[in-house]
Amino acid sequence: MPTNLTAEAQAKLAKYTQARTLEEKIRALEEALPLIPDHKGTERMRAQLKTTLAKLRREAERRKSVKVGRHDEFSVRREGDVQVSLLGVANSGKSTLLSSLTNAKPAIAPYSLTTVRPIPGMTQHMDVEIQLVELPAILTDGLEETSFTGRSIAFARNSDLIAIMLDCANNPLQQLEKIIQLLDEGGITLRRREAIVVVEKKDSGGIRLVSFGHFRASLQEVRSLLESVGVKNAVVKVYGDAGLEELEEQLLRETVYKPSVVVGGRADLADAGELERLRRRVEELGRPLVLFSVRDRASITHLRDILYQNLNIIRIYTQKDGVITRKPVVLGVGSTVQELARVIHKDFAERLRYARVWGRSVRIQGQQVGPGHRLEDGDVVELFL
Ligand SMILES: Nc1nc2c(ncn2[C@@H]2O[C@H](COP(=O)(O)OP(=O)(O)OP(=O)(O)O)[C@@H](O)[C@H]2O)c(=O)[nH]1
Ligand SMILES: [Mg+2]
Repeated sequence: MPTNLTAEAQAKLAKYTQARTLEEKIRALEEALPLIPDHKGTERMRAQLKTTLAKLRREAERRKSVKVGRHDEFSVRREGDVQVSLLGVANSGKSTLLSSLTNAKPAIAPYSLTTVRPIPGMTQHMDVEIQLVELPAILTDGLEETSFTGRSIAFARNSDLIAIMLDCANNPLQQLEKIIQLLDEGGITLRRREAIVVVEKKDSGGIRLVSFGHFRASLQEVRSLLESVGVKNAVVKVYGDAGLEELEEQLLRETVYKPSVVVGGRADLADAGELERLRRRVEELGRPLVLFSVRDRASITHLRDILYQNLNIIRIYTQKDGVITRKPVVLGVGSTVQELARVIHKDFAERLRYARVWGRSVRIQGQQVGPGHRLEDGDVVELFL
């Protein structure tokens, strides 16, 4: 924590980290901010708290506007194994893409804001059911926000992958910059950090530190930072090379990392020079760029492949009494036998003794493994309770 915060400021920050509701969080931050002195040492912290406050206020506004209607026009029932949000610029061909890739039949028209509520469609790839949801545009062709911006971004924040759709016919690079900014304000970062710090708050057990990488601080420093914002029990997990700064950011900014793919829509109308600049920028972000045109059939299958690859999932086929299920269980890359058991049934995870595995994660086919064994795509697993 930056230099010598007063006890009063610390107490307010503690109130913020412990707050459960949006209103409580906003109130605690509004009270904390004026108590934090404005100088070099607190600059970063103040900036983070201000961003968080702005984000929370917007979310509160959004909830108010949703409550006005009788039911939430923005809700979509989650179906299938994974959900991809199609988020982007008006008139960029989102509905055209949705209808090329899925069973949905959205209205398509040569003007902006044809789609005014989320439209889901289903597509299957490699045995995985993917729900693709077109969200109302977050940017007009004049780069203005729309009345849907906040709600569409909030929706995307809860999906598994965001496909950011740009209109290649109309300054795609500028659109992308503006969208990155809007997403950031909406609590979404597209850049995967080398270092990730996760704070899991607990009810008891004090502060524990689990490092999967290199952590540039002592347990004592972590304890005093967490205690100064009122967190007494937590497991802090560190991945990669991180320090107190990253921990502080994780505590104070409510930002999530979302995997994303940038889609250059209406690519047949693109200017070559402009595309090249776009390509360089997307590369900098470390995300893939896919050019999409409804006139180019190959671009449709290519897009499906890229979306699938960037979901970072593995398919696990379970076996019972010698019979392998046809539909896989879909898990995140790196998942263990224990996590598989939990997805199948809550009790299974606790009762699991061992498993037999066939596939790429084992050297001997049919090998017996423990709950902590990491699975690979395509593995066949039989659980023994
Ligand atoms: N040249 C070209 N035109 C396209 C392509 N895809 C869509 N269009 C046209 O672009 C216009 C907008 O397409 P939509 O699919 O409705 O775009 P949208 O992004 O869903 O638009 P909103 O829902 O209004 O935000 C329509 O006139 C489409 O026919 C494409 O790949 N190439
Ligand atoms: Mg549309």
